[in-house]
Amino acid sequence: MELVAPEAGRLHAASLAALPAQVARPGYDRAALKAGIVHLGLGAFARAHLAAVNDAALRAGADRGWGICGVSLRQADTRDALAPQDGLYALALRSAGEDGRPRQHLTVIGCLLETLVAPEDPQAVLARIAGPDTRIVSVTVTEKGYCHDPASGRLDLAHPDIAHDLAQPAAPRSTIGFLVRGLQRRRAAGLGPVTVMSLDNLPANGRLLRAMVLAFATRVDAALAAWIAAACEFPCSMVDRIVPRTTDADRQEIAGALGVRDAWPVLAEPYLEWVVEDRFAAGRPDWTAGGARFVDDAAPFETLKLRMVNGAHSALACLSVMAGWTTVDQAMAQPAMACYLRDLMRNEIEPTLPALPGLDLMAYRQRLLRRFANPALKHQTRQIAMDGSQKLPQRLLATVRARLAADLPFPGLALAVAGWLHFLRGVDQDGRRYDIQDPMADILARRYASAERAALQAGADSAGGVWAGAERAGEDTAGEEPAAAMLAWTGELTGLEAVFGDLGQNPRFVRAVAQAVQSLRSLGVAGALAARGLPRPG
Ligand code: CS2
Repeated sequence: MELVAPEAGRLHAASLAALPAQVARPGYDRAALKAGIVHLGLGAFARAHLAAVNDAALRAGADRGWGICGVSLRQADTRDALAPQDGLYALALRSAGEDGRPRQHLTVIGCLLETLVAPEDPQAVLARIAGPDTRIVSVTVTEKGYCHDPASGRLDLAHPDIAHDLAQPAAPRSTIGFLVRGLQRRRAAGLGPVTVMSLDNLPANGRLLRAMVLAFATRVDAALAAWIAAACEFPCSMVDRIVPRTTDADRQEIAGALGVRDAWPVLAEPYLEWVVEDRFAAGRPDWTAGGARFVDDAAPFETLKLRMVNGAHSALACLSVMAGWTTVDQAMAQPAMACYLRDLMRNEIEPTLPALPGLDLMAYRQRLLRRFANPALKHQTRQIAMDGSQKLPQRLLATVRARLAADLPFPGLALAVAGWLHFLRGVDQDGRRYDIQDPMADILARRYASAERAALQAGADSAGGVWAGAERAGEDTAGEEPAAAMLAWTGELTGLEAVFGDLGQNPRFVRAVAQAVQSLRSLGVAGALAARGLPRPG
């Protein structure tokens, strides 16, 4: 980090010694660190997960070559907040004590040495990836950052950033462009290979990243692609920690506890899991000191986490936004929601999971429900509901496919999928509008409009009257056959292949989702949750 004169009252290397005794701080010599890790996507998640684990490894005596150079791919705000702080920031782990009162443990993280802002200086990012100290390039860019088609998993060559990066070698914009051009420079400079490590919530994240990098590299230079394929490693990993967005109220509260201002602290739950495949091209720190686990195959851990944690999270989030429940703990305080999630996991998700020797699934589920109920996190349901087009395939639809293949029912999953479709309306049950933040937002809006038209048409054609009549407010239609309008509406939306693949052609799937949509539209979220499992009328 470029040396900046300490600002009075601001977190900085010079203010570390005066922090209250209960605040943990880097006990190692920061000046001796070198950035062996270049991290792309320096959001709150990376700062509360990878950096926290890496910091713990450094405290435990890891080699001084394992500092981090962080890269923000879009905005300058993280750099602007952290550069005047010498790269230091606080991590606040929040939970509720036995008495239900919020508790917080603060650690100042010291391993972030430099923050680059890619659009300001793409050359600096490429130079870092191609730097002699760099041994790992890690990535947290969220699902949409892979520029792939979520249903097929193929690189989207029509993506504007990918098209740009193929045409403009010197100044990439996308993660994939930076990786390939950076690796190209490394190879040209005669430097050794690195590990490229995905830490995003995607199945086989390392394999997916490798496939995207190779698909791009093949278009640049076949020999480069062959070198990457043979020499670089792309381990898969499962990452788990709930990291809500930092608010101004959090900043104020944390400043009070630190005694100095931190422009961008991060918050998280105390729980952390990181299971990573032990395949590294140029060494790695011993992250076990910070709670990581090294394995041969991360796949069963990923499936467990994506289906249970993220599947349940997305189910809760979309339904809650519609119901006006703004935070996850508020939603969990609704008994019908807590029961729904428990049943969803126990009855529908858990039977699809691969065996994991030694895992107590019941304990995992119960702990997860407690994690969601953590009242100290205030995790916004809208934050989780965003980017549904990128999240649904691995979080919910893979589980639906497993249920369909085993000829098993999936009413809870159907309600979760219906929840997302219902959420795409952009207006909650009380008439509050919200934006649909999603890379496919335009396509989704068009589909939504045509689904409404299809429903009106089908409603008018059938004996049941018009579409509006199919939404019989307050009437329990949950157990009934879905009306023609509901089927038409659901069929139009689930016909979106980039998200649903061939599921939209499966009548069992469309019917189950249409039935859940019917329940949501007629009873509202709370009513639909409460009506679950009631004996079918008649
Ligand atoms: C969440 C995840 O925002 C979301 O979509 O489901 O970020 C979730 O909090 C983490 O994956 C938990 O490990």
